Amino acid sequence: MTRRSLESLVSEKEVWLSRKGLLHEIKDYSVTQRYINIYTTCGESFSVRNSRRGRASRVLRNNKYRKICKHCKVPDEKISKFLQKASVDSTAKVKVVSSTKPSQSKKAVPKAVKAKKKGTENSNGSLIQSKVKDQGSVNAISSGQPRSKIQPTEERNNIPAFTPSQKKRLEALLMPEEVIPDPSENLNFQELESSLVNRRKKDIVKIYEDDRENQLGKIERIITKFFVDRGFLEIKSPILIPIEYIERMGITEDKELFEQVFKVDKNMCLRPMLAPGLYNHLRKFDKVLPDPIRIFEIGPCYRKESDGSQHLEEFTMLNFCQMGSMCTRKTLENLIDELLEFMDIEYEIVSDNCHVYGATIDVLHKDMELASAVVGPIPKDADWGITKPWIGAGFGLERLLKVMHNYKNIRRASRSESYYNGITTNL
Ligand code: ATP
Ligand code: 9VF
Ligand code: MG
Repeated sequence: MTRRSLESLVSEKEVWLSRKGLLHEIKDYSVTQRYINIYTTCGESFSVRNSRRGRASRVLRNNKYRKICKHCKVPDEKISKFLQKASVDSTAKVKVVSSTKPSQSKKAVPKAVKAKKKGTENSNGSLIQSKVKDQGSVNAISSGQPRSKIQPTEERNNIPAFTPSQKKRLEALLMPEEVIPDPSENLNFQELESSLVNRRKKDIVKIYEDDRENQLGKIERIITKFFVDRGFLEIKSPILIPIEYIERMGITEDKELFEQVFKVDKNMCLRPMLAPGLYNHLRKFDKVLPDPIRIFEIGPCYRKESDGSQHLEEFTMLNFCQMGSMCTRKTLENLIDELLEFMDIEYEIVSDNCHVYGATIDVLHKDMELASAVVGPIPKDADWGITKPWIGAGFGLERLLKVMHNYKNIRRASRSESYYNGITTNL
């Protein structure tokens, strides 16, 4: 099933659901290439990414709200329209979709919203690449800003506007803390580019002189230690797996995820998830290890993706799980909390639904899903020879890095030849 764009949902529903579950009426909206600017009747205005997978489109596809905004006075017909399930096709008008199989679209209605405040200083400084210290050579480039901000070409009146390819080049060279200077500074492209190239060369030399660690490798080692210290056994299972495992996970040919699997030949594929390998280990070690069994794996997963800044086709998953006693939602949430506290990452928890596991607990940072977690057992366990209760969660390591380093695009955090520790290598 194709997920609908946020734009088509906004145009159909004409209402907006805030993070707190407040239903607003949309008075007006305008669409740019990647964002939708929304104006509510109560006078709020904001921009959201026009994505099919973000929180906004998920909650608009759903039909639940907590309260209606007093100031918007949403008309009854708009509330009823919102309460109907969103139609699947972006061109179709409102229709109620009933289905006997579990919905493949996400249902994310914030239930227990648990926001953790991030401190101003990152207590886990060793994980974070050092901020730009060398300010001397290019005083026009200021750092210390929350994120890079390039002034729109139209606003630059003193200097020739940058061409799209120049902007792209500068964006690649800039680190998240840096901004392109005020146009009045009158720096031309060549000056800016060569100063930034020098900075980035220095950054890479500094890593070479200091710890020489790759950020993806390092975060894997840190998380590995975190789980080993808490009694979890480290697993490394095959990346090349039988397609039959995918089907046994309930991902049959009619499911969206099945289409996302990289098949290698008639029988084999690159794993899109770690669960099959972990299921097999849980079953085998149930005869060996004392109760409860705690295991985890960190390693590459592959999915064909089309969505840009939060999805990679080659990414690194962490999946930890426990089987046997103490497999409660509380144990699971405590582990998630401890891990994200340790990484100093702010998060909230929302309830969601997926066809593999049914009810899931999703861990979000702003609009981005960091993890999906489940309290088992589930009916599918029988196909894997599992009979005991379990809990587990799957996290994307590049998404954690994206948050920790404030990258605009997840690509900076990925296995890559274009970036090293988030720094462009095209120097
Ligand atoms: P999304 O809805 O964001 O595509 P998902 O629900 O399909 O994610 P899960 O199957 O729950 O993803 O996988 C667990 C975690 O793995 C996700 O929460 C995310 O952090 C990470 N992840 C999944 N797909 C990708 C991807 N293509 N690129 C990077 N990380 C990913
Ligand atoms: C949680 C997300 C089935 C007992 C081996 C552990 C889990 C969700 C993980 C992952 C997936 N599930 N991307 O299962 O921990 O499998 O979809 Si188990
Ligand atoms: Mg998920």
